[in-house]
Amino acid sequence: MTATSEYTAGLSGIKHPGLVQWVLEVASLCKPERVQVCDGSPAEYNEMIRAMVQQGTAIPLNEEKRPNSILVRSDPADVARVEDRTYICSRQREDAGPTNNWEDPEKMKAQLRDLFAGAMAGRTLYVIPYCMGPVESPLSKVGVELSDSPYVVANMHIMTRVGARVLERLGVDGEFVRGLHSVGAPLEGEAADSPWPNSKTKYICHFPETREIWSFGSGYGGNALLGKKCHALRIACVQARDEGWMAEHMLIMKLTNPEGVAKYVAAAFPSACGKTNLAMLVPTVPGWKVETLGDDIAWMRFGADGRLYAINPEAGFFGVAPGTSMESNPNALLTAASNSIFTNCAMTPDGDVWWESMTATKPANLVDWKRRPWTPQSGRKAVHPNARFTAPSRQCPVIAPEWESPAGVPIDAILFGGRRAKLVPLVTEAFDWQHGVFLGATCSSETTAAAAGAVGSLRRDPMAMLPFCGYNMGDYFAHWLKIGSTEGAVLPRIFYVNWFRQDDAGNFLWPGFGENSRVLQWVFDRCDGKANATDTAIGRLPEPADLNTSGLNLAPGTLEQVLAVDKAGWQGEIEPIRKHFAQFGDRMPAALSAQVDGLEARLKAGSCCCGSKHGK
Ligand code: GTP
Ligand code: SPV
Ligand code: MN
Repeated sequence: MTATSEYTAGLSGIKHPGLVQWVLEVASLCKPERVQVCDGSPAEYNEMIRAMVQQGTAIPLNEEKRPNSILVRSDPADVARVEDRTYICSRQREDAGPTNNWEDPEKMKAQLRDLFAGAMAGRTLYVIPYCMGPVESPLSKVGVELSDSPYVVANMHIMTRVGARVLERLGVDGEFVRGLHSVGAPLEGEAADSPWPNSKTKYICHFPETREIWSFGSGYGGNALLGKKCHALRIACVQARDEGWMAEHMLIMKLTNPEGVAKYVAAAFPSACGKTNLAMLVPTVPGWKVETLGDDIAWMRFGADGRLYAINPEAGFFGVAPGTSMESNPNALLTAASNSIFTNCAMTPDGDVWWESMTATKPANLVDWKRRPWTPQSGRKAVHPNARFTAPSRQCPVIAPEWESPAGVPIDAILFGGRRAKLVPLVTEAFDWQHGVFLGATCSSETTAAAAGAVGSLRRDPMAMLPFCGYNMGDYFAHWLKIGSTEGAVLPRIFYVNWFRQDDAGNFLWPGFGENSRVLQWVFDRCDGKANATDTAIGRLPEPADLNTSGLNLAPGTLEQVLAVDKAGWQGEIEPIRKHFAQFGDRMPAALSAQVDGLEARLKAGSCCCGSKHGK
């Protein structure tokens, strides 16, 4: 067993006594072989890759095809976030609310201490000081992840800012989020290590009141890269509530019109519903330009001018691989052309990666994500549907030059959305902020492979934050309303979009992807009072003539179909929405319950599609 003094030796570079003490406490509990403080250097990144290659976790890809990149295959039992193993441990159960798993913090920690005891035997405990957001930005926050996974260290290098400059920002007494992570697979005796160590027992636990995260048993994505969902959403949204800002599951994009005027748009869609696609979209409308600032998380705070300024706390993209192609998202593919980590993708005979829809013709043979030989005749998918690439944002061909601006960018419009095969129109503008919060609070979407569990079942996913809200969602709605009533606020307009409406045969009605620029143009012009909208019971909609459709080849009637407001269908939403809101009991803001009454009244009050022209 290693003595504490040996652990101390490795920590001499840390000037923060509170951090040193915590690392020593964790080390004496988890009993790692050694402790290593990460400096974020390329040498350290290479060391992690080497360690993973040696252990059989990673395969280096062909240097000519995919320079400085690796393929990693996980345990087939550890492939996505585990929402049923994710806990919010606030002192009061009501503060976690009905949408989160809850346990008393002390009880949970007692249980976790037993699991973490000796859990890092034979492994290195990496101390990963990271910054969410540019290190010099006042909007950024520091965290430290203690992990026994080199895969986590390498991914954190790409996804966050790691190293000495973060420790410098932290100083001797700076605040930081404490994240403890173990794959939960101690190395005992002579037994060989597994290529993807993990544990059947998994716990992803958050202690929002003490800004702590304890994650045990999984090495994958949002379960293990604690800066992402655990810190930048679940803990940060609690800090944001306390400090008057917002931490949201949103992409950030810059939209420039042919006259050279730029606006910034943030958009919240549930996991695997198209944030990465929209963030990097290639517009089909001539003269328009889209640039990317972020594809998953936005932190927003009021500036002195009353506008909401957003930063992307991340430094990389952890994007869904299958479906990503030069047709659907060339910019994502080009971002991951080098210096990237591919997880649960397939490998080609010449040492590159492949996934479904990457190329029109499937390779004649592959090694699939489960390390088995694969041919197009195999009759199964070659990659896991939640296979992902980790790629540095700075490599994105359309990264906005100001993506690391310490001040952030002023947001003009917020979009909510989800996958809805029926009912929900292509785009709807909220009447005002409160109505917009109502649209966000009632967001619903068919589930995807980003989380373990059934795919395709409809669930309410308010503001796309259902799996990521670290406190009572009723209070979270109230926080949104409070933001909207801030003195002197110049608020973004709010819209609701749905690219996924289908016909009765199950075909997407709207072509989506680059064609979504037509909807963005309408959104942009609405912000400037230059586009028409018509009031309907559910919000303000464009009529077919209000959208730029030049060059768009849609079957006659299709546009009418995607913009249709099906009154009877919407009446059928009223009861489910009331039920959805009722679960929050007295934490549910009355203003939102009043919105349901308003919607019901408008639906009853005669025609909804021939409502008043709202004009510009
Ligand atoms: P997380 O990283 O999980 O938070 O998700 P994300 O929102 O970034 O997901 P991503 O952009 O990777 O979602 C990709 C999925 O959305 C794929 O299944 C795409 O085919 C689909 N998708 C994206 N844009 C469109 C669109 O305009 N139309 C249709 N029909 N599908 C789309
Ligand atoms: C999501 O599921 O929304 C993701 C991927 O962005 S993960 O980091 O695994 O949470
Ligand atoms: Mn996400």
